[in-house]
Amino acid sequence: RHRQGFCIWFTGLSGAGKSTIAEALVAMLLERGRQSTLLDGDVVRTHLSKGLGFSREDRDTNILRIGFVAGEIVRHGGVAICAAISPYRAARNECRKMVGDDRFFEVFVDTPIEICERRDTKGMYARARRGEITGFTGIDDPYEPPAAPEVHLTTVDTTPDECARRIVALLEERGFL
Ligand code: GGZ
Repeated sequence: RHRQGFCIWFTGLSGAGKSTIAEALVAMLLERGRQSTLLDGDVVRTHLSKGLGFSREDRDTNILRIGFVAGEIVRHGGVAICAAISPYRAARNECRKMVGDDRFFEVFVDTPIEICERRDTKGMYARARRGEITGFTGIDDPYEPPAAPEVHLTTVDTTPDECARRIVALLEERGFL
């Protein structure tokens, strides 16, 4: 049976919950018999994007690499789940083109920076505030929110599982699952 490939593209600040929701989504898709490839920015940066930093140019390179791989996966009927900050709208739109607009689901993980900073699971915000890291997204580096994401998640009032369920519901509605 032929199944349509698709890409779930998470975008949002560091600590917004992208990886957690992505992992919940991977599990839910698996329960429906659908395997997926998770491309997490953090992980991609240890191999495919090893050596890249956080300048605009390096972030764009990182994002376009992830978009390219996602495009290949989707073209062959697979499921690509991408979870990188992807702060620049132009690069995200390039990825949308590489994957195909009709199979690209941009998910805005809209967690206010105050909350990301309060969680600060890796202590990165504290380091950025102390000036030990410069060019940190949301502190002294830009984040351009999506203008028209397919899914807009506010994580303050929604659990990661609920967030993932909303994405699954949209995929079912659109006939991808
Ligand atoms: C943002 C940074 C930075 C700077 C290191 N700005 O929460 P984390 O720690 O584990 O995830 C963040 C990760 C961001 O990598 P991405 O590939 O998702 O970014 S991008 O899409 O912009 O290419 C954070 C850590 O790397 N990190 N320095 N300056 N996040």
